[in-house]
Amino acid sequence: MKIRSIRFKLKTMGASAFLVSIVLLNPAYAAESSWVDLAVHNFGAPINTMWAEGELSFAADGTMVFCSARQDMAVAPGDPKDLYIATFNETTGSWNTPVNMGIPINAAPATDVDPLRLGDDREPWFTADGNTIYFKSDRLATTSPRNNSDLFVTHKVNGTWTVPELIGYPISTDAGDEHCPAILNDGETLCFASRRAGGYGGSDIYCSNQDANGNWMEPINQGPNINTAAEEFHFTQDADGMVYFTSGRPGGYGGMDIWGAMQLAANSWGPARNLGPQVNTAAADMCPSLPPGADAFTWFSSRSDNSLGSIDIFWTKKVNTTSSP
Ligand SMILES: [Ca+2]
Ligand SMILES: [Ca+2]
Ligand SMILES: [Ca+2]
Repeated sequence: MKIRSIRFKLKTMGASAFLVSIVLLNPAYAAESSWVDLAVHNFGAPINTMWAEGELSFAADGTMVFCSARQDMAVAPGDPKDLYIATFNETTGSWNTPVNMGIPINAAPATDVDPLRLGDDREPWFTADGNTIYFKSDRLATTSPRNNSDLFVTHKVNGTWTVPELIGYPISTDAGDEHCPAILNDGETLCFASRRAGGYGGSDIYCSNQDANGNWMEPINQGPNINTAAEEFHFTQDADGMVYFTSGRPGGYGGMDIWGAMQLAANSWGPARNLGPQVNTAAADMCPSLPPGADAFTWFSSRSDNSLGSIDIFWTKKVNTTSSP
C-alpha cells in the first residue's frame, strides 16, 4: 500500500484558517468516504491534557478560546478553570501551545471574600472578528443570596483585553446562575443559560437583544423544542440556521447529549434532533462549537475512548452528525 497525504482545509471568508494533514493508506479510496471522514478525532496535545478541557469557541481566523482545568498553567494553585487562547500552526499541522489569558480575564480564587468565588472562568464565546469574548465567571458570586455565576464580556482594544465587565440585569441575575453565553448568526442576539424562575426546569436557554439605547431587553425563554425539565445550555448556530445545544432530556445516549434544532423565526425553533452516536455517548457530550468553514463540528466529552485524560475536546466531520431536519 502506498501512503497518500490528504490535506483537509477549513476556509472562511476566503481565508485559510485551519489545516490538518492526514495520511490515508490507499490512494484508490481517497475520493470516497474514508475512516478519516467517519472518525471522531481527539484535538491532541498541547490542547488536551490529563486535566479537563472543553467549552471552545472560534474566531473567523481560526483562533480558538477554550477553558481548561490544567494546573500547570493556572493563574493560581487550585484554580478550577481558566480561559486559554490558542492558534493553529499551519506549518506543523498542530496547535501551538495555548496561552492562559491571565488576570484579569481569569480570576484567581477569592474564597476569603466569599466561599463561592473559586476562580471558575469558563464557557467563552469568541466573536467572529476575534475582538470580543463573552464568558461565565464566579468572580462576583455570593452565598446570600446564592449567586454562583454571572456573564462577563471583555474586548480587545489596541491589542489588550479590557477588564471584564459584568453583563448586568436582566441578563445576569442574583438567582439564575447564568452561563454559556453565545451570539446567534445575526451577530446581535445574545443567548445564554439560566435557572431563573419561569422556565421548564433546571437550566434553560434564553435569548435577548439590545434596545435602541444598547440595553439588553428582557430575555425570552426559547420554548419547549429547546428547553425541557432537564438541563439545557450552550447554543451555537451554523450558517444554515441550525442551532446546536446541550440537553439532558430523555431519548439520548445517556448523560448530557448534543442536539440540533432549525431556526424557524426569532425565538422559534423546530423539533430537536439528537446528533447521533458518533458525537453522543453514555458519557457527558457537551458544548458544541463550529470551527471556521462548513464541514467540521467540535465539542467536548468525558468519553473514555481516545482520551488524554479527564475531559477532552474532539472534532468530527459534520456529516457524521444526524442533525439534518
Ligand atoms: Ca483532558
Ligand atoms: Ca431545562
Ligand atoms: Ca451522552
